[in-house]
This record gives sequence, structure tokens and C-alpha cells, in this order.
Amino acid sequence: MSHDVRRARTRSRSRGRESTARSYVRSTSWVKATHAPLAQRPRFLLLVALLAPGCFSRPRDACNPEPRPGELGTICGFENPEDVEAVPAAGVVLVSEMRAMRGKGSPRAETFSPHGITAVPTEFPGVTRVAVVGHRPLREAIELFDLTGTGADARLAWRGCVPLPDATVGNDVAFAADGEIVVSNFVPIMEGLPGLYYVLKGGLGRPTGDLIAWHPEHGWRHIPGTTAPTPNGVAVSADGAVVFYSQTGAGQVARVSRAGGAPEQTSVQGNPDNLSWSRRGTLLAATHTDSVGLILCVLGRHPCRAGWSLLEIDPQTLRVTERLHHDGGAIGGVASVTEVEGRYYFGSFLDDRIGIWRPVTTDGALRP
Ligand SMILES: [Ca+2]
Repeated sequence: MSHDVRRARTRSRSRGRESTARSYVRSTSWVKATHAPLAQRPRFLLLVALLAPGCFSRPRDACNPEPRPGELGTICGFENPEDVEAVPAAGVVLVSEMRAMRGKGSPRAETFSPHGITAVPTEFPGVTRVAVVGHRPLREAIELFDLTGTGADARLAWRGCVPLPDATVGNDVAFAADGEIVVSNFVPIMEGLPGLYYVLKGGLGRPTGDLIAWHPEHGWRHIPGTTAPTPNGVAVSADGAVVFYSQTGAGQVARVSRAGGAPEQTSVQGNPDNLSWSRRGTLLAATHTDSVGLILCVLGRHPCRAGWSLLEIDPQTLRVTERLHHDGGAIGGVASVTEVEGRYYFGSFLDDRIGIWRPVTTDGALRP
């Protein structure tokens, strides 16, 4: 079975289905606001981008979407593809294009700035529920979609949104088995100098946020004990009891009861970003291993050649194994990974391409 790679673009004018969730936005009026002038919008890192104009490195080779086993390939044509999410039932990999991170270029009519993605089957055959962390200028919210169809006929239809609490900025999102949505609250604000302050504070290992969770019956709650430096990737265990999350600024991945408590942490190389589950029930993490290179990329160096690694983490022991390291030459600033049928796709919040890799094994699985 082949897998198309599709962009998680919203069918923005589709009418939201009736929902019993009071926090859902049923009106399409927010979507109509997408045509507001972009010039009025605050831009995260615009200031630092202006401080480093013309910071370009030499162009890279053309993308190679069909690499041989063991080679890292690339698929071009994306804008800041921060997160990737395989949906095997639909034969696709969803890609979020966090376009606001560009910090340059022409204003866009569309204001949707998707960040973390997650997907879960529904009780309706052929329908997958997709949750996406969305940012300003549209709004800070979890946007909900239904994914139907397969392959080239796969479609996303917007179904509603859950606005985030004040003074929270989401990064990644995961569903729990009972329908609760768990979100990493990265920092209180992302825009301007205050946003830069919190990112730097997290980079120094100081707490900037926590995990928050929303349920249709209870609304938002903070998960006790999860305050951390720049909480980032989120994954929930299949039974919903345990949440795993990256503490990017601390260089750690943590495990905590979904009810809250004292997290157990494991140190990893670099600064871990998004998390996902492998087919065999281990955690996959993309981690940034070149902090200086990454800062140069954030300051405007393109193409981005910041190195990264794919880590595999045992959810029981929290033992960490590095499965792949890359110097960033083909794709840099990798922030996410998703596996489907032995292929690994990589997203990057600073690049114009995603990565694709298949280990040199008979079944594509990572070696034990
Ligand atoms: Ca992330």
C-alpha cells in the first residue's frame, strides 16, 4: 500500500457539525476573519529575523522522495512542516505547515498556522478525528477536523475548535481514550520580546509552561506537577493512564499520571521535540542536537542545516536508544517523526521539505 503525503489544509468554509461541547465554535465567523490584513499581526521572532537579514547558506541538492533502504530521502514543497502524523487507515501522512515561522515573504489571505497534530479513529467507519494546535493570527485553539477518504481522495473537514485558556500557547496535542485532549502549554506568549524572553528562559532550563487537558464535560484543567521548561511533544498511553511529554529546555522526556503527580524523567541527547508511538509500542522522539545551528536557522539562515536525531524510548523503563543521527545536510531542524509500514517520515519547523527513511531491515522495523 502506498502512502500519499498530504498537507493538513483546512476546508475552512465547511460548516461545523453540531456538537454538545459548549466550548466548540460553531460559527464560521472566525474563518471569515482570515482575510484580515497580515500586516497588523504580531510576528514571533520578527525582530530577531530582522537582525539577521541575508543569512543564507548554499542551496541543497534536489529532493529525493524514493531513497534506497538506509538512505535519508526528502519530499519537497512544504512550508515549515513542524509535525507529521501517519493515518494508515486513510493511506496518508498529515503534515502541518507552521507558516507563521517564516518571518518573511508576502502576506497570506489564509491565517491558519497549524502546529502539533494528532489523529484517532472514530466510531464511524472511514472517519478519523484529527486535532491540530492552531496559532494566532487566527486564534490559539485546538482545531478539530474529520478526515475521510483515502490516498489522493482524502479530505479534511473542519468540525469545530476549543479555544485555549488565556496566557497559554499550545505546541503538541494528543487524544486520551476517554476523549480528553492533552496539550503542551509551551509558553504563556509567543509573540514579540515577551515570547523571546520565555523561549530563552526555557532554554536556560527554567519553567515556562505545563500540560493542560480539555474534556467536553469538564473544560480545561492543568495537569498537576507538569510545570517544566518549554513543554513540547505529547503522547498518551493507549489506556489513557499515562502521559509522556518532552521538556525541550531541560533536555528530558517525562512520564506522569494523566491525573497528575510527580513526573519521572529521563535525560536525552539534545533538546527533544515531538513524540509519537511506533508500531511496537515504543515512543519515537525527534531531538535537536545542534543548538547553535538551530539558533542560526531561527535567526534566518536558510536552508537550515541544524543536526538532529531519531530516538526510541521504552515507555516502561524510559531507556533511550538513538536510532538515527543526521547532520542536517538533507533536512535540518527536524522536530517530529511518524512511522507507517516501516517508513519513517520527519517534519521540520524550519525547512521546506520533510524527510523519509526506511531502516536496512527485512521489515522496516527498528532493530531491538
Ligand atoms: Ca513541537
